[in-house]
Amino acid sequence: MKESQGKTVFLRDYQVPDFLIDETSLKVELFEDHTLVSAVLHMRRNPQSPNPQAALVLHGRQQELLEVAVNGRFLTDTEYQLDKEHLTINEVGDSFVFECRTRIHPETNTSLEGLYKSRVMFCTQCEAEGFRKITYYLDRPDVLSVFTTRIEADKNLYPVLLSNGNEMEQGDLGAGRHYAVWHDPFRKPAYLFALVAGDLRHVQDSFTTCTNRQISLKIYVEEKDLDKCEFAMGALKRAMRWDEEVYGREYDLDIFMIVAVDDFNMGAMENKGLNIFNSSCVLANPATTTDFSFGRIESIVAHEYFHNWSGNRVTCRDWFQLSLKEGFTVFRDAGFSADMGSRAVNRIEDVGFLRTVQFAEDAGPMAHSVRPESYMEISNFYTVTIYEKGSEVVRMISKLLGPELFRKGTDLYFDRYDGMAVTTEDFVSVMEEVSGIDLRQFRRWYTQAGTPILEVSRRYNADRQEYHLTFTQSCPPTPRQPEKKPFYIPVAAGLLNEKGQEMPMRFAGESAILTSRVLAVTEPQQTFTFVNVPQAPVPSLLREFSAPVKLKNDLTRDELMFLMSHDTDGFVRWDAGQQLALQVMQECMQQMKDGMVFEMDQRLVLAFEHVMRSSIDDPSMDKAMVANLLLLPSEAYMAELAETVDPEAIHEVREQVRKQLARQLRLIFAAVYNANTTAGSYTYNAEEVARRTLRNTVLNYLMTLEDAAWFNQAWLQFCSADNMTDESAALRAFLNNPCPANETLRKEMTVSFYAKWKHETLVVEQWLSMQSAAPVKDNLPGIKALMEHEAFDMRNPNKVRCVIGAFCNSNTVGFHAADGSGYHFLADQVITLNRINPQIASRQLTPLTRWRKYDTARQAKMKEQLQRILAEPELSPDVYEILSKSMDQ
Ligand code: B3K
Ligand code: ZN
Repeated sequence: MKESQGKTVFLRDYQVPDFLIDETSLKVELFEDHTLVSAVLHMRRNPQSPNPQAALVLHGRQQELLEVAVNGRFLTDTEYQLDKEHLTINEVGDSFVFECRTRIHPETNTSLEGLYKSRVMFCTQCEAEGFRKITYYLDRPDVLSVFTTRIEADKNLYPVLLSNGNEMEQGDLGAGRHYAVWHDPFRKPAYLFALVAGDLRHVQDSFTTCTNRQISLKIYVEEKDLDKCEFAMGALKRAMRWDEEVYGREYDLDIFMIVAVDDFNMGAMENKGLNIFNSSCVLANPATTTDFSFGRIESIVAHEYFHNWSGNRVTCRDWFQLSLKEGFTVFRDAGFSADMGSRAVNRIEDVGFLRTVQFAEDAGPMAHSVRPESYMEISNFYTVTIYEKGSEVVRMISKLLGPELFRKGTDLYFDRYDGMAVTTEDFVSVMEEVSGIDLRQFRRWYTQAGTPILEVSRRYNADRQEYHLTFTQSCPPTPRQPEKKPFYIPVAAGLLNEKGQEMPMRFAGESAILTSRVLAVTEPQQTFTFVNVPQAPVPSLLREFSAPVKLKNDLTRDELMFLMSHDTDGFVRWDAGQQLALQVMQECMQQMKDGMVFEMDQRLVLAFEHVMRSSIDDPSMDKAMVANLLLLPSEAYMAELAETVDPEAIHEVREQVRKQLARQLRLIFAAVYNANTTAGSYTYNAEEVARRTLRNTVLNYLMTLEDAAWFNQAWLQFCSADNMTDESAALRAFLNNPCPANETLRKEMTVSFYAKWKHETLVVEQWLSMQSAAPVKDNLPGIKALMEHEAFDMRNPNKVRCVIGAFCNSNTVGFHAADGSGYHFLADQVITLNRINPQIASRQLTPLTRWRKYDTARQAKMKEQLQRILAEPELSPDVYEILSKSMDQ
């Protein structure tokens, strides 16, 4: 282990910066084989610093220092010290001008962090600590500065030069070069800095704010993508309006720009006034983009825009506070998406993701709290816990306060902390201050990791007409947190009578009649007693998934079916169906293990039939909801719930149940397919998306019948679709249900899809991902072949995610092949990626870190591969942190 690999940063060591940077002027001279960066920093000692004599220590990595000066005087080698991470100057005054000139190499920067080249353009990614690869700086979020940026570049190759804020000046430099100067009047931390240079085109629009200011909106893309900007522009305008209406937040600069780049480590980045997007998260048109991607693009465009207030105007004091901006902004974008489409369905989809991916993280070696205590590499902490669980925590606060007080709270938060770098504690305190609600116990959601388990038991006393609900909460140990204190768990609840009507929920001595209420579970064990209850009710619990917990109840299958058809809460209806399917599949799994005949509880068939029949009888029913009700719990979710995962048994039982449902309900599945086929041309709106989702969901069942008529129908859909949603769903129906009878057609379609779309990068990515994610055994050779395909590129994160990520995360039965070949494959890829792009390497590693969940034979094989990676000579801190944490837990 190298010394730098093991360094841990602790929250408890936080200290205010010793210096501040009032103004930052950069000159960036871009050339093909190097870039020169000149920085002029107006600095002074921080009056808050406890060390008035402190030396100046600037962050900096992978730069060649050419010159350094203080107050205009060049320093000699003895007047400063340089190491791999810092530039230190011992003697500086109270206020001074620091200058330096460095040489960097964006053209060979494959980490895609700092300044780098994405094919033909230069761009930046600075969050969290990428700015220190551009120049020497106080690269920490609590140092805010006003930036002026001058970019110089070849005029032909890079006609467009962009940075944050407003363009002040541009002109020719002679010798084929030109320049532009940008000035951002808002103080910001370096992680929000951005620069782009390229041969770009743009589409333009404008937005009139609530105070009648005209904002110019521009989306920059390569020429070939000009036809894919309209949707994101619309989404941006909807987000701007929504933030004014719902949060009272107006945009502040006169211009807002988005740039699409192909090589990007994540989805997008909220740089002030100049958001940079992974092209897959912004470019869209019906021919190339699926409904799913449209929805994702809308929410990411909104998410990055919302950061302008929750993140940029009010930023994080340190990276332990990351969820302050990310959890809150995910909560904001979820609210936006709910308002744009179906609230219940959005919630169901978000919860499905949380329960599968975040719960698994919370149960694994990287489990951490929403506000972590320590990290080795901050890039590893852009996690589902920080984002999604963080959003759940804000959501619980918003529910506890109610809409008016919550809005009062956010207004005060934005107002009081505008231009400042603050903590999650500041956020919670503001909420307490406006509401008078005591959130002391609630704060444990920020400090304790792990998913609480909430067991509920019920007792009806007919004589006394009383109903008791007893909750018992516990939380499993997580790394460095063996014991947990009880959480404050809000349980939204209702009680249904035999007719499915809501019953009053009255505590002793109460006169008000409430038919639904939020029970505050705060003790390890707690009983709620309702009085005047004339009959034993069916409890409807955790409505809207009111808290991120694992609820364990003892509902019978009949009660689950009852809730599925009667509850008023969409989430509970859906979840009851999920629980029913899980119970049935678990029973079948046991039958298979015991070598018994496979006999499926017919109540699942009845439930499916009922849902489909209702959707045909009542065309006004929300079809997106119907489609979700027809989805069996995923293999990944079933794995998350299992004590010890048997990937083959899970896959096998789920496939059998799917086939059985299709066989028994083939006529009604077909009727739903046909009822949702239209001759009309493609439109993207909630209703049409729902119709296509439902139709493609049932097509996937029908394909299991191995019936030539349905192969033909799917092929017809593939050929005649006027949109990517239906075209790709038809291909996916073949890829996910391979059988000898459809092999020829399946192969033909796969080849012709590529031939048709090979010039559309984003479609090719979907093509790669559909093949890699298909849940089929023994297809590792196919995955390896895809990596040899002309479309694959190990340096492009999207390609890596679409092939390696899709296979290892979505094809669980393939990845967990008993011979360990999937593990060996992933280790090989991580070793290669570690040298190219550490952030992507460490992300891909995740499935191997979950070895504790598997049988001993698989555990040994997984650990062997982790060891093999660990033995690599030059491990990045990113990969090292994940490895070391997953090995010693
Ligand atoms: N804030 C960025 C994520 C940065 C990740 C850095 N490794 C995008 C977002 O959450 O909006
Ligand atoms: Zn974000």
